Amino acid sequence: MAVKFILLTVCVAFFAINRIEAATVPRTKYLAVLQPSTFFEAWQECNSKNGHLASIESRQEQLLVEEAMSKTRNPTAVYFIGGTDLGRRGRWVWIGLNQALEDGTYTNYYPGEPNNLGGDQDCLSIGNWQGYSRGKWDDTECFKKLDGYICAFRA
Ligand SMILES: [Ca+2]
Repeated sequence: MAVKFILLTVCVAFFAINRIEAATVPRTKYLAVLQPSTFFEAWQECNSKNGHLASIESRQEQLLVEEAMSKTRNPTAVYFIGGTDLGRRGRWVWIGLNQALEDGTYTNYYPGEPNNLGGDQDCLSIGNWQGYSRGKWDDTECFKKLDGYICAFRA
């Protein structure tokens, strides 16, 4: 009887843990593509792969993007992600989601960014830099060709 009770308890706990994991694991998959591209080329490419230029809405998603970057053969590449303030300076929007980065939403800017350096930095990049700056975000010129881009795919 005691053995049955213990087994039942273990089973219930196992299913409960599985449910919690299913609820907390983000359902977005990310792909880092090494292909020199402007923001707009990157946007089109992700779209044509049935995804969107990456949005990053949580620390969990940030870690998945860092994992995707670490899988490429360039350990220090800089990629476009899908944030832009084109059309209204300072109002950042995830274009793949049509959603503004309101106050309080997750961000991972490098200290001092976004700084709109030179007055023409309207698109977000993420760097696979080493150390502290790894995975930090920076606003950069949309027409600059970065090393690549990150696509997101909703499961
Ligand atoms: Ca900047």
